[in-house]
Amino acid sequence: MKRSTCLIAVLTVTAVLTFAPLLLGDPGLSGSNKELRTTTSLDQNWKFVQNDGLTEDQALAGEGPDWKTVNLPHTWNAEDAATTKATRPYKRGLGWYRLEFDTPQAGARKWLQFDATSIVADVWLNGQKLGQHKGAFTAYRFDVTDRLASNGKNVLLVRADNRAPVTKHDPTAIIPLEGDFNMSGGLYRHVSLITTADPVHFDLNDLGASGVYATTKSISGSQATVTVRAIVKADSEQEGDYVVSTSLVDADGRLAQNSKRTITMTGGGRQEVVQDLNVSNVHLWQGVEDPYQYNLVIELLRADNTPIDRVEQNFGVRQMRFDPDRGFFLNGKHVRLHGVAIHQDFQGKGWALTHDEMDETLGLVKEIGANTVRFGHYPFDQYMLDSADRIGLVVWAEVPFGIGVTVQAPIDLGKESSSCPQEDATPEFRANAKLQLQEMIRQQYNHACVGMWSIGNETTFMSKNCLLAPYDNITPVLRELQALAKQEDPTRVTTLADFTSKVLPPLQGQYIAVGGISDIWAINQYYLWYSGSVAGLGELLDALHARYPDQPIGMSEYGAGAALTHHSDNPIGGLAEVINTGVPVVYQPEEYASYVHEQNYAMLISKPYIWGTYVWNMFDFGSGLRNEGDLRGVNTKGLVTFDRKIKKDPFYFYKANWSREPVVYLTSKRYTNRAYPIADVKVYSNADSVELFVNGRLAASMKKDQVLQNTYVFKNVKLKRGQNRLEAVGSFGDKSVNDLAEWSLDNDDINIAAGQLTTGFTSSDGARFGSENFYIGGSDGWLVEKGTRGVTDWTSVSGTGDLDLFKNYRFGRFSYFIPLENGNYQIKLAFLEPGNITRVGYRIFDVVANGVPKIRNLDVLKEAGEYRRVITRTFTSQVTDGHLKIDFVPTRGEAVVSNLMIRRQP
Ligand code: GCB
Repeated sequence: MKRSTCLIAVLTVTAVLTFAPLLLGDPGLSGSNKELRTTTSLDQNWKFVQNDGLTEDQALAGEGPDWKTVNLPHTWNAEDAATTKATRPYKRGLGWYRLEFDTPQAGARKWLQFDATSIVADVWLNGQKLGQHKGAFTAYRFDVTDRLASNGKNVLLVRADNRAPVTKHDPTAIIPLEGDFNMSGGLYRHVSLITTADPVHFDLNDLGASGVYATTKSISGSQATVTVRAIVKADSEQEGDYVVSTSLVDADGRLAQNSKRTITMTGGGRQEVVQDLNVSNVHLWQGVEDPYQYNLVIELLRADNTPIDRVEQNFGVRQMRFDPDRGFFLNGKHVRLHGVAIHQDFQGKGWALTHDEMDETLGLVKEIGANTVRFGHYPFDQYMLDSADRIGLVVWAEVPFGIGVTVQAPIDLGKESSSCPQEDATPEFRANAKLQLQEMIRQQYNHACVGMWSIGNETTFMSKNCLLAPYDNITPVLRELQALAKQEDPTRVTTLADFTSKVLPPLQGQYIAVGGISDIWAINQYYLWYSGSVAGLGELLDALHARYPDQPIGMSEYGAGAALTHHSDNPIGGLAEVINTGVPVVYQPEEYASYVHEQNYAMLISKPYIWGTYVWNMFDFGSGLRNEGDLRGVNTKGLVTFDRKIKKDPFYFYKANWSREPVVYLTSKRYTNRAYPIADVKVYSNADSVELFVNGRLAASMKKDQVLQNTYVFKNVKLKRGQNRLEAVGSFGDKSVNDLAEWSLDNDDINIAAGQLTTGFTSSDGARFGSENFYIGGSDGWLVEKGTRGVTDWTSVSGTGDLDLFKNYRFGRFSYFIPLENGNYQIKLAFLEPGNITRVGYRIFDVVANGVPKIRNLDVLKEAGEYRRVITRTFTSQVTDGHLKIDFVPTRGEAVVSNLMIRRQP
């Protein structure tokens, strides 16, 4: 749907150019250029104050200090809720907006239109209360024809309230109750005054929608039928005959089809008119391949053919279908939906975005090559939907019924209870969820891009606290929403995002899936991030697919945080840091995020029944709950930074796989000061072949068919001391595209922090350590005590000033295999005994370097005298065939090492 402000421009400009020739012979359109509806922007010159203590009277009088002039879109949380430097709290309270405006002269009926107010809006015009709207994301209107001031001078007052509900039992609680995102407060979209030319018009009193609903009824060969339902409202006492004239005009301005219907309107009446337009040689909306749109023009005329109202919008003719085994079909053509999810916030802006910022946002979604986008977790601005129509993105639209939806027992992990509160959502809460769903569907109905209505996110209920009697207060609400969505729009599927993890035997666990409720569904799961190996994802998907064989399943979220300043030499080394802690809040190497994406995506595309996948998230976004990576108050799972300026490495993984643009991208650009003189160099590219040059010399080359998922890994590339210039050159037929990285190396020492995911720790004597690397076998260990997860968990380590270097270790039977130039090397190993279970004599091992035993029968606990006390051992070894192999060979229990320092001897 076009924003109504654009409508005027289209009518005045396009109408002259495209409709005038159609007048001849009256093929359908009235041909009138007359402005029938006007939309006057009320965005400028509001007086605003954020003040929780102000009364309505004081606000009306503009009393109190600190009122300032603002223009819309506006939020008072632009800084505190959209920063990268602070966690909660951000200001949740009351914002007062006051506007003086003149009544426009022309027009018969007048409506105030609010595109959204966060979260609850109370609105007064000239001292009289117009009403209240609950819900931060949908538009609402008031008919103010009879409320405008007789002298033409009006005062509009809005109280926006973004306070959080006090408790989940609060009867006024509205969705969403909470979530991993910030709720900017204010008039963060647009406000306007809509005027119709005549008292009889298309209904503006239909939950903020246009009063006109169009859908593709059928497509057969080159023929399509588009059904248009228009609601006509007579705000006058007179009875009369009217004509509803509905036309589809193609992109060249030619009339594709028109239908006219005469109706008799009684005074004050409201009538629905349904018309079918049969279109020959139809040009379909084929997603990103061909997002063709017609112009849909619905005119209301008097019996004498005088046009009195007109609604006009872009319209794509298309049909969508989902198959449980084969996935998604657009106009009968199978399309694998691959995309990203986005939030509506922007660094330093919160939710108050300009169209330029929205363009920048979707421009990046287009650039990455996505063909679908999840607008999570709530309804987005119409401008975003217009843009998605234009780009051809299939949109997952979502009602903000999400995490914390229930009035369920508090989730208290670790505590189990046999008495589980059995509470249902209050009637007010359910009513609000239903209202917001209805508003979303009606307001977004005409968008070809909308593929599915999501009725919830992570509404899964837990049995963990209630092992004896888990109480399901979710399913009934979801069933109500499901029924309502189908009633509002039988033509589209519903979906929901479930976070079921271990759901079925043999995966039995604590979360109960809400499968089988919506038409299609999808799961949110973060394998390799919040949970274990990616094989579990495959098992879970297969199990759910088998359990709900008729319900097409997709992946609504997966992803990983990435900090631009955190790096890893080998993202597979140090996995324990992630898995043991569950939430890798502290270290978020960019290289590890790439690994998570590569692994998850490979698993997802191996399942042909998956209808679509969404990366969580395209952009870092504001979440006061978060304190992770190198940012504060930000969920760092974005493929692009919060300010849209920096594309992280995994962005290019997807771009190389999805985009048709030539992509050659050298990863780890930001890891410039390298820890090791040998590195694996990774390039994402969709080229036919890629060559890697290091300091001007060809180091290696590979062809497309030698790599998986357009991911080129050049192993063991040698760097020199000082600056290194890396260049990847991708060949695309007779063209080539290149990319560069500059890496520096201080010295040739190899200092390995065993078991650590993140590179770059420097010891107190100045040695720089790389992350876990060059190992074969064994496992990563992590010192975590008392169940906490912070960086101070290993403070009980003694015998060293370098605690960072001892939080991880490697254990088991393992080796290090390090490519080195021939020569003599000094090797210093540091150990501690990490466990409390081990006793003296339980862990005994040898260390062998290039086949020569160097340490025999080491019992770390015995030598150290206590747990977690550091001991070191130093020896030398000779390299004669280009590598050093150090074996850790247990004779009792498991070998262990905390770090290794290898230095060439003069
Ligand atoms: C989820 C939620 C989303 C969070 C995300 C995360 O499953 O649906 O709102 O932001 O996980 O990053 O943990």
